[in-house]
Amino acid sequence: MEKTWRWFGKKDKITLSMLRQIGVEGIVTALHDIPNGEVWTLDAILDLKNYIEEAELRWSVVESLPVSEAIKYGSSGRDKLIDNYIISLENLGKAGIKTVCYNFMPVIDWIRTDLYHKLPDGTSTLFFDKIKFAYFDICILKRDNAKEDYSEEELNQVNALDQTITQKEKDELIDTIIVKTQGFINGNIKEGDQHPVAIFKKLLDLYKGIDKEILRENLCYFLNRIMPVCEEYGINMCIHPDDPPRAVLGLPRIVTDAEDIQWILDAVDNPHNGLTFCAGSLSSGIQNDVPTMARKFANRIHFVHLRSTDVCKNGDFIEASHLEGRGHLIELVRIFEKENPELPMRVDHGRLMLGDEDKGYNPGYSFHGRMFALAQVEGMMAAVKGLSKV
Ligand code: DNO
Repeated sequence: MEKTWRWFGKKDKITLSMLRQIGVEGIVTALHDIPNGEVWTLDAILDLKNYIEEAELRWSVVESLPVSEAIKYGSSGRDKLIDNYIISLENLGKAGIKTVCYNFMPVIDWIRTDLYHKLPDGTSTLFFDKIKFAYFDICILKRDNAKEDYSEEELNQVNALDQTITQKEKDELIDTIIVKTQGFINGNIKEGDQHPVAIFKKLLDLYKGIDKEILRENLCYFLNRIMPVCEEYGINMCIHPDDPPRAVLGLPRIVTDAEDIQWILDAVDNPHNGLTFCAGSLSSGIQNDVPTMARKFANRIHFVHLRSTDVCKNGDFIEASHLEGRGHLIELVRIFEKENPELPMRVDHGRLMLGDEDKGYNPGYSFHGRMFALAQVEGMMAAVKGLSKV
């Protein structure tokens, strides 16, 4: 597989020369300064591409060309936004960048409740605490009928948390769930936005009446419109699974398991309609057997995220070591090296370690933690390739 790295552009504290030194071959990035919905011009794309190439690297994957909410909930304004999306794809195609990752998660992208969960060895990692999330839903958002989505035992735990949680902890929870994890990926809410909860509730309202069927239809509408430009330029679109892979906050989610993925691939049966195989997101769904899914969808997978999770009985989950957990990365490396050795792969969500803590990196995107994970994955790749030669 091609060893790639998610890099956040010229302002990223992790420089391209650092990445050259640790054996990275390809860059995964986006035009992060362009607001969601606006066109990526050919000039802006080429400027970043040249910058990457001057460092003797290549721009392998776009992550992400974001899909605007109006396309997801399907308002009358969507056609203009899809027109813009098509122009951006055309410009990427002209620049020779042909793998584009995106997601179709309404309102909120990936979800965590704790960005600094301490591990016994002194490093820290990301964590999803189901009760804290339910607390956010019921007591902070005060979403209508939210309680119906939780068991009696969970509601009792939410009440208990309500007795002890401080204002500072509440503010941190809001910041973690809807600001810090979202802003840096061209999400809906940015650091510094006033009243993030109010903005968030307005966004949720846009999805009243949008169920799984409608969201699926809207995805098909979008895909059918962009497939011609993808065919013309040979662009592979790869949808990112939902993280976590389940419905949240009353919102439908449509990329959660093998059935969902099969549905999407069949609904628009075109090789350019493919998948980002995010082992981390998929492994956090207890319904998913990750290596089986990798084998099943291998010929439509255009990009791979390697990380792993452990899921607790109560629905909490934690990022596992890249060597362990439900992602079974060693088996995935075996599968992908056999099926498609050219496939771009990036490690995902490193721990905070060895001085990463005070650098202000985007959550999950530490330097040492990801470098450590990349070394582990490189070891897997070398072992798998070496074994196949014996
Ligand atoms: C989080 C990421 C996601 C991913 C997008 C792709 O760490 O995996 O934000 O980039 O969902 O569109």
